[in-house]
Amino acid sequence: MPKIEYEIEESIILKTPKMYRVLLLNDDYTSMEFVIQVLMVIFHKNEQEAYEIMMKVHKEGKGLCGIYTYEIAETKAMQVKALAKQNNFPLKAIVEEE
Ligand code: TYC
Repeated sequence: MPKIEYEIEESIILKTPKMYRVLLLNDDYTSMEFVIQVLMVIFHKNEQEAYEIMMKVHKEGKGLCGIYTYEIAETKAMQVKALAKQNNFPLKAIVEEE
């Protein structure tokens, strides 16, 4: 009985993941419309949220798109890079530990 309790407790501790921020970086060439599309398609923002994040990045140099577990954060940053490349934009996303 105590062994079962210990194992349950341990599995709860081990399953608490570190979280990672995905941030978009500003540049002079990517269109505002494309950044809004990226935020809607990859980060599931609505149009208003996407516009606000895009403007923050445009004015301040970077902005938070979302906070995820490591693999999801890295995947989203790669998707940004791939979609930007397909559309000939230099848009970049970075991943930072929370
Ligand atoms: N600065 C870009 C422009 O004026 C717009 C832009 C916003 C680009 C956010 C990248 O992550 C970005 N067209």
